[in-house]
Amino acid sequence: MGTDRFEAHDYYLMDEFLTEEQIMIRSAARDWLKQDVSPIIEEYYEKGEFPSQIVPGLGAIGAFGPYIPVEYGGAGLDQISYGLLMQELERVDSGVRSTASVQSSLVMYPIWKYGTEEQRQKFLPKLASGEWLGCFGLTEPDYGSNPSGMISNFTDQGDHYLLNGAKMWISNAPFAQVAVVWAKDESGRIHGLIVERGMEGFSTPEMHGKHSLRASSTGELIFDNVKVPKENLLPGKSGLGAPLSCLDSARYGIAWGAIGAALDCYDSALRYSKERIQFDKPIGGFQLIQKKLAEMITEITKAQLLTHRLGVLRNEGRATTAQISMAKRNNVDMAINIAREARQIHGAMGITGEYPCMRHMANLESVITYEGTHDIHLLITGADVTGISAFK
Ligand code: TGC
Ligand code: FAD
Repeated sequence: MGTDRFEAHDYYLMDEFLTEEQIMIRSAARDWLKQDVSPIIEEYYEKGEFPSQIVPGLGAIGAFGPYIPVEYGGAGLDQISYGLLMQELERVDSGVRSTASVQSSLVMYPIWKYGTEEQRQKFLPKLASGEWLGCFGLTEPDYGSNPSGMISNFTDQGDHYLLNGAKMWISNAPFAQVAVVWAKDESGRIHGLIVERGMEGFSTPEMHGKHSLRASSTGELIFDNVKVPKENLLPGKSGLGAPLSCLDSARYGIAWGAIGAALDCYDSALRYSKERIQFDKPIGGFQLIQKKLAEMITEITKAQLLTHRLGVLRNEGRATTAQISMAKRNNVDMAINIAREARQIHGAMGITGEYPCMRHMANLESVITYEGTHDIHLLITGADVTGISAFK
């Protein structure tokens, strides 16, 4: 990819809703991403590798634990700042946003919310700076959309727990120092355990062959009689509601992130449509191209409005799981459709790495699947409006 020429688009003057601090946080993130990440992202995507050299920079812009209190090393920001950061990260690549989402909402959040004071002090500052990376193990080979069926389990051995089982499709697993793992106790109740690299019987093989999210590392978590110290259990909450509450926070970040990917595709397509000449005029002068661009900015603007309102509700502690599902589902679908249309506007050039659309499009195939598939979120909305669960 050449120079990052991205310009933000704010058709409904949404920035007027932002505070100076929020704009500053976004600018700092955007500047750093343009300088340090955009120039290398395509190369790493092609290699199928996470660019680990960006980790300290992610820590420095506050992308690890944006809303975790400063006393634990977090940035102590509000939910809209968190959303803006996720938008900037995913504007460059979903895999980069994914790393920050997992670290913040799926590792730091449960330790902060459900951990002991000792666990918070031990893990959060190192995770906030990026000195340690974490991962979140919920999905299993036979239990994806229905995590309540999980097989991973632990038994009480008196002075420690013995953990067995396997997790699959785990972002950051291959290099994570810390894994927040969900497993059942002897009575079948789900709990969170902090499993640390180096514990005997714990391995994290990398999964290869992904055609999507290639700049993010994905692996398995294998627990073969792993002795987990008792002080590594998260005592604050048990049951499926514990991991699901972490997903609320991550899905909210994804709703913002998807707008970033959509904006990048729209921005690239708009510029290309003004520069590419066919039939003696810029292709942006043709009605069919204008239809695509007009529909893109309309859908982006609708998503921006939806998401900003959700951010206000999150700041007030009033956003529901179903509202978050609606935004995640709508925005990822919006972004994937825009990526496809934007790719078409670039013609054959659109399939190359010189432009970001194809990479975003492929990435979004993961985003539309993880953190609850498109259809699972539809059913969450369906259950919310009817009061009847389609899952039972
Ligand atoms: P259900 O009966 O609905 O709920 C079980 C219990 O949990 C409670 N609950 C919640 N509590 C807190 N926050 C929430 N958001 C909650 N949602 C539900 C609920 O009240 C109930 O409590 P109780 O006391 O009655 O037991 O559960 P279900 O088994 O019917 O499943 C519902 C379903 C399908 C919606 C849910 O399991 C689901 O969301 N499935 C999708 C799985 C998923 O999203 N996995 C994501 C794995 S992590 C990941 O993908 C990371 S990708 C990397 C990146 O983020 O970038
Ligand atoms: P399945 O649950 O097998 O679903 C297959 C299809 O059936 C889908 O279309 C689904 O919508 C549909 N379906 C299932 N149930 C129903 C139903 N009741 N009604 C209608 N349709 C239904 N997980 C983690 O725990 N941690 C991670 O860090 C993580 N990172 C990931 C990274 C990547 C790149 C990917 C691709 C996945 C990651 N996941 C992670 C796993 C992800 O959360 C699961 O893939 C997702 O929850 C779906 O599960 P599944 O793939 O097993 O699909």
